[in-house]
Formats: sequence, C-alpha cells, structure tokens
Amino acid sequence: MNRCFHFKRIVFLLILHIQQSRIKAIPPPPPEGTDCTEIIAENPYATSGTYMIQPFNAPHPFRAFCENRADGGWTVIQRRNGKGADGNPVDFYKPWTDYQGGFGDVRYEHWLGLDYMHELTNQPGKKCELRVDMINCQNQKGYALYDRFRIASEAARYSLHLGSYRGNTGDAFRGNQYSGTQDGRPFSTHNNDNDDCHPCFIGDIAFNSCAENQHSAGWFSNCGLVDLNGIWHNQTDCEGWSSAVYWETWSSFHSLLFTELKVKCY
Ligand SMILES: [Ca+2]
Repeated sequence: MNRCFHFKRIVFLLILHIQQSRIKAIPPPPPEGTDCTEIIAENPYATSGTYMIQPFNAPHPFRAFCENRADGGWTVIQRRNGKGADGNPVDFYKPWTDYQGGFGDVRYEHWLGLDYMHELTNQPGKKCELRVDMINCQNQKGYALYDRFRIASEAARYSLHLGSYRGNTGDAFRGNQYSGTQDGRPFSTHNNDNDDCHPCFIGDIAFNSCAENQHSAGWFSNCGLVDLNGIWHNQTDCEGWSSAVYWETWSSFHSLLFTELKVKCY
C-alpha cells in the first residue's frame, strides 16, 4: 500500500512539474505599439485600459494603462486614488529599486517605474508632453501641462526635464525662490538621497532627506512644491499632514484625493 502511495505521489509531482514548465514557457504578450499615443492614433475607438507597449530602443515590452482622450492617447505613469488592486491604498514609501522597476497594478494605484519612464520619453524622433490631472479635497478638478517632458537615464539619476507650463493649478514643479525648482533635479528615495537639503530646515528642525522627512520620493530640490508620492489621505481626513499628496501652488494644506501623471509622445 505504501509503495502504491509512493508511486501515485511521483506521478502527481511529475504532472505538476509538466504543468509548471508549460506555465513558465508562455512568452509575454507581444507589444501592441511603441506607446499609448501610437496605439490610440492607429485605432481612435480603442477603449481606455491596459495595453502592452514597447518604446523604440526598449529591451522588453511592458504593460501600461492607456487613456483615450479627445486630444489623443496618453500613457499613464502614476496614479494616486487610494485604491490598489486589493481595494486599499498602495504604500508609496518605497526604496530606490521599487521606484526604478515600478509597483502597484497599472489598472489601479501605481507607479510605472523610472526605467520605463526613461524609455518612453527618450524615443528617437519623438517629443513627449506631460499632463498632471488632480482632484483636490473639495472635489475640484485641476490640471498642469508641460509641453516637453523627459526623464534622464539611471546614470543621471533619472533627472526631470520640463518644457513650458500651462494649466489652472500653477507651475509647482518650478516652485518659488524658497522651494527651488524640481526641473533638472535627480530623483530621490529614502535610501538614495539626491536632493538639495544638506540640511534643510523647517523652523529650527534640520533634516537632510526630503524623501525621509515627507515619507515620499520624488525629484526634490529643497524640497520643492510637488510631492505626489507622499501618504494618501481620504476626504474626511485630508487636512494638515506633513506627508500627503501635494501640488502646493494649488493645494498646500489639503492632500489631493486623486492624481494622474500621463505622457503623450509624438
Ligand atoms: Ca540631502
């Protein structure tokens, strides 16, 4: 009886092994375009949703959320709304490698990844525009547009490069004389500090890292007026947090309920 059981177990493990090798052997789906702008341009009636994209010169295709707007197709690179794939807010206080490779589900709250943002915004012969959509704690909608947007390579620590601004929320990326501009700044996380604080002060409190101080990550100067990767807060509890989702030329005291960063490349 023991031998029979042993034999059945071997057969079971063999079947499991064959099934697992079949699962492993399935290749990733092929790319449907170089980016969402191209996919929507070729099929103007395509629905907003997830697509496989592979920018020119990118080594692998990857999944992204494409938004089909009246003004074209946009590749979403960040979304905050307090709803991850499991219905709970996604933790954005993450280390450098997580920001490089991305986290969250592109259908929900997520960060696409600095490597993908670099590939997307450095395609030969294409220029990219950045759009930031926001909803504040009073349910008002705001937006900011930058006519050129580029994320530099890992060697340049993914620095942010922006063209001219238009919109109804103010040019928070360029900040003011006290905050410094985030345009041209390298990216910082709590374990990779490239900001302009050595140290910075709030009152008489000194700190060296904006990412650590604000439980966030971003293209910090000292520290700047944009902090879209801080802790998300709901509408009943959005006021007065030091770590929150801020676009400070529009909403500096109330955390934003929604943000979406997206790019159109053409
Ligand atoms: Ca620093």
